[in-house]
Amino acid sequence: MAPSSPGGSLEAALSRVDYWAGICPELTIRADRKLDEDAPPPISSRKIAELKKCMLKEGYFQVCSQDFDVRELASKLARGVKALRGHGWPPTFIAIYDEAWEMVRQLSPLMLAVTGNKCNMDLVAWYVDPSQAEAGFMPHRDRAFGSGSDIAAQETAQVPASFNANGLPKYCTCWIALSEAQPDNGCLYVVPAWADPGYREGDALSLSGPEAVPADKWGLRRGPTGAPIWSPNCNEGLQAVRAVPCHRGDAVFLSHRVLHWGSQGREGSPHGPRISFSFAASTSGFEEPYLPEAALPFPTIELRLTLAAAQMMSYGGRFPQEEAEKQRYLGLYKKGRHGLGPEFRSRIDACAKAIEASEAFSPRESGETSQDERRSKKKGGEKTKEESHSKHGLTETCIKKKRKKAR
Ligand SMILES: O=C(O)CCC(=O)C(=O)O
Ligand SMILES: [Fe+2]
Repeated sequence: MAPSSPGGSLEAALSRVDYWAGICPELTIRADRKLDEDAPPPISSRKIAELKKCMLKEGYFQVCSQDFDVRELASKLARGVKALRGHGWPPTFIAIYDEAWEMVRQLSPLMLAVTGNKCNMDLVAWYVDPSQAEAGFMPHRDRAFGSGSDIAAQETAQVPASFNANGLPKYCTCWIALSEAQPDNGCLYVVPAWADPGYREGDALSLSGPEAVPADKWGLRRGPTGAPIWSPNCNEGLQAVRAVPCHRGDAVFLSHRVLHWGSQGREGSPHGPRISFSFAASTSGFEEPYLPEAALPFPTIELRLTLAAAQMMSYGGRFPQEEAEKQRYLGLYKKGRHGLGPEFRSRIDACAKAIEASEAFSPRESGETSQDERRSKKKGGEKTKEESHSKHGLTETCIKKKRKKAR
């Protein structure tokens, strides 16, 4: 179902709070919210030490309602995701509402205390329906390094540097179950760090020194971003794979190097669709935030809208989109792009160019680039950036290009 606005132009409605408030009346949009509302619960130093140990050994850790009770917030967000879907909007547009940012605000102190990373505003949400044979994201690392022919050298240099001297990762993702997320209806799976030959050293190391990794246990394959990843090659390797089932409100904190995926559940699962929400956090200097840091904890509605549209462009390869949808996000992005952080903006600008350069692009709908402008750009042979640095890799257009190149 495509979004529509009863009795008016959708274009005009999109930037109005009442359009979004009408979709999810239960959720709020108040960018003027202040930080004084209930502070996130304190975390004991014993708990922090325990979770740090877990992150160092396993590459992830999990917290549940006994540690952190965000169940009510999770339920509200799940209902919001469903309402958005009913109006033709993808789950990531949940970032329009205060409650998404409140979730970030609740969990950020734990992220900071354990990993030292701050929310970088890479927000994403999912609605994965096992009865439609849907699955979550394919096996990947949130950060793989390098591309092209010198991938081994790039990985060798960059992967160890993406960890702090104390071994903790400079980039992490916090993934929150907004519904039940069980093996039966789809949940996260991980290969724990201790079992994973590429976790700390880099996957492409094998290209220069294969003896270190027993090839009968682990196979080096190309992951969804085109970068190589180790995957289990035998029973022993497979036995290390771990399901991470979650009840509503549980949160999983993943290192950027832990291999993970969202599984496909069983058709007919009584748990229904798996709904979840994530935000990423990084060390300044490793990766800059997507919005200016001052925008936190509750960014303006314009920034939220631009971010949601930009995220859909960034994750286009992971969330397949109709042409009209791509153009809708492009139009929204162009209106608000000036408010984004410069690194993120230049990455999404490259995605925008790729969309505009595609055959199916119709400037009338996105309303910004003229036919002539497009023709002259194509003639000039302007190149689009091949690789995005979004945590799940390439945009759809970029993937197509990459495959073509690989053949
Ligand atoms: O929910 C999923 O399917 C994948 C989640 C994920 O890869 C992430 O949050 O980094
Ligand atoms: Fe991921």
